[in-house]
This record gives sequence, C-alpha cells and structure tokens, in this order.
Amino acid sequence: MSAPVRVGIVVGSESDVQVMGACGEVLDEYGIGWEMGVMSAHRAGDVVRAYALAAPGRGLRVLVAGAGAAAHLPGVLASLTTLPVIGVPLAATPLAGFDSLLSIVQMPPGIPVATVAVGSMGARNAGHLAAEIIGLADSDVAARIAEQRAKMRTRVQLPEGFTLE
Ligand code: RP5
Repeated sequence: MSAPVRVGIVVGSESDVQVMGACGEVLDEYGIGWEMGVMSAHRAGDVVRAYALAAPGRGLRVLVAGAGAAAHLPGVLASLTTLPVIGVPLAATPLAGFDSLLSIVQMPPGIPVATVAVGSMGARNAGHLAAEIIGLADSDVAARIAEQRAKMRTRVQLPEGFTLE
C-alpha cells in the first residue's frame, strides 16, 4: 500500500519540475507520500487558490513551492493556508536565482515562508525539512530521520592521532 500523500509540491512552471523532483526523492527515502502540481501564481491564480484551500482537507501537512523569477508562488500559497509552506528559489533568469531567493525569503511578518537554498540543494533540504515537520507527529518518520542523521555521521574521518573524548 502506498503512503498517504502528506506533502504537496507545487511549481510555477513545467521547467521547474526536474529540479523539484529532488524534493520528492528525499520524501521517498523517508517513506512520505507526496504529489506534484504545476500551477503558476500569475497565469492561474485561481487554481493556486483552490489547491491551497483544499490542501488541509485532502490530508496534506506541508506545502513545498519551487519558483523562479519573481517567485510569488510560495507567498501566495502561504497567504491562503496555515499549513507550513517551504519555498525553494529556483534559477530561471539571468539573475540565477538571487531574484527568487530575495523574493521568497522577504515575506512580511505574519505570513511566513520557510526559505531554503537556491536550486537542487534547496529542493533536497525542503524534503528534509518537510519530513522533520511531519516527524513531529509521526514517530516512524522521526525514527527514519534519526537513522539518516546517524548515517551522515559515519562520513566523518578523524585525522590520525585525534580521538574523541
Ligand atoms: C516562474 O517563472 C516559474 O516558477 C519559472 O521558474 C519561471 C519561468 O517560467 P516559464 O515562464 O518559463 O514557464 O513563474
């Protein structure tokens, strides 16, 4: 049986789908169900609104929005729901994602968007952060996060002659 969909990944354009797939890969590693939709906040604002309003009732717990250029999609979603929204700035213009980063991170107080790094690194961290939010109420996910962290720690290589107390 597949896991219930808990994370809605939303992108502004088909051109964003590939990089945001990295978020889905991380969620797969944690066994968290997710879905992805393409819905531009400027070309189809009505669709974004309908999706955001329906999200809690559909069982979604976190929204992840990847967008380039003016990158208003995460902020618009956040304005329409109290689900946590994670914004991933994407490089889609000659400004290489710096435009999207500033746009997403500078949400005025009261309507937060948790902003991660530009591009695929941010897409992956959005997956990890969404898992941590879901892990607050799901002990299986929390245990998988702990395992993942322990695995990362094994990559430490101590210099010869140095031991941990
Ligand atoms: C944003 O503008 C999208 O998120 C995308 O990154 C960028 C360019 O989209 P297209 O106009 O090329 O579809 O809305």
